[in-house]
Amino acid sequence: MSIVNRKVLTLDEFTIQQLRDFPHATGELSGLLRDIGLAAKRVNVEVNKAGLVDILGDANTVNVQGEDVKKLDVFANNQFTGVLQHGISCAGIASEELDEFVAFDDAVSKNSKYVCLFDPLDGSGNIDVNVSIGTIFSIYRRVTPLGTIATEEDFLQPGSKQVAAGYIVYGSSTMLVYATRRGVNGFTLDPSIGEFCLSHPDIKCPEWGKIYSVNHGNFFQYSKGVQLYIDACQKRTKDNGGPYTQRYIGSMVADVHRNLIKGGIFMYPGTFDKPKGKLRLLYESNPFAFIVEVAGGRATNGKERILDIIPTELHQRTPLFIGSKGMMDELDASLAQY
Ligand code: AHM
Ligand code: MG
Repeated sequence: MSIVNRKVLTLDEFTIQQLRDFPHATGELSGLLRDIGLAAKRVNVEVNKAGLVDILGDANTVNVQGEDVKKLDVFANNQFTGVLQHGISCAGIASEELDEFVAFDDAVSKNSKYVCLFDPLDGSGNIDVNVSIGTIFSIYRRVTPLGTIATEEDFLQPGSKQVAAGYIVYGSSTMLVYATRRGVNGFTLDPSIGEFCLSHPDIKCPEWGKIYSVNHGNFFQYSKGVQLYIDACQKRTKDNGGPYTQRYIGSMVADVHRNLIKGGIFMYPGTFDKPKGKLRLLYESNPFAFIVEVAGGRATNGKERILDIIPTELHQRTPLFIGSKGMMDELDASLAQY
């Protein structure tokens, strides 16, 4: 017989406990996180059996970014959209997989104060080879009045306005990590009870790490400043805090999660061909920038703080440099030389 450790808080217990400190809170944010947790558990089940059923492979469609969409992407997108639409806390969603945002047009949703943006299944190119993938989400308080239908203005807010952000990594274990201004907390899915349980309370990003993560294949496409920094990483010796290790899974959720816990820097710079890089501001860079900043790290596009960028379109891309504060400061020094 398994013994349930009552000292371990579930995601629901934790968010409700946090509410107790705010007597005027309505519980909508907790509701939203519960809905996201539920969708994550459903996606997790499908991810885990992906090798067993005919769910692998292309869905024979191309998403708005012009990339192949895998069947699991579609499934994940439907799950997150569905729980948020049927919940009582969300006025609308925007998803990396959808051309347009979706404003929920029913009385309860129109009276909800949050909107949610997400990348339902990031790193989906890794599905077929059994490598960790993830979901990334970002929550804003809407700017349009309660009782009306959400508009694009609610979704095009700078990242600094996020109320909460988080991610789920479907890895060797499944974890949900989320941040509010009060801190970053990580929950590991306990499959025996089907609940996310607090396993990583109050995550802090170490000020220094030894890991740098970048797609080396693009090295000669990067600017001189980025190349200089990568060179410097490679030349670190034990006399100056090194040697550094290069780690790049190609699944942002797993790469940034590892660096957040262990200390490190993750870079997806612009290239000569694609000066804005690959990652999307609203679905990938903003939520991670929020989480990493709350944990004590930094995130920029090489020039300005990610969270200060005013978005102009839902699917806009941005170069991203994110991680331990000390390493980010060093990167800035290299970039400043050019
Ligand atoms: P996706 O949203 O289409 O899955 O792409 C994003 C992913 C990130 O998880 C990862 O960091 C990046 O693409 C890897 O790209 P590359 O193969 O160009 O290095
Ligand atoms: Mg993605």
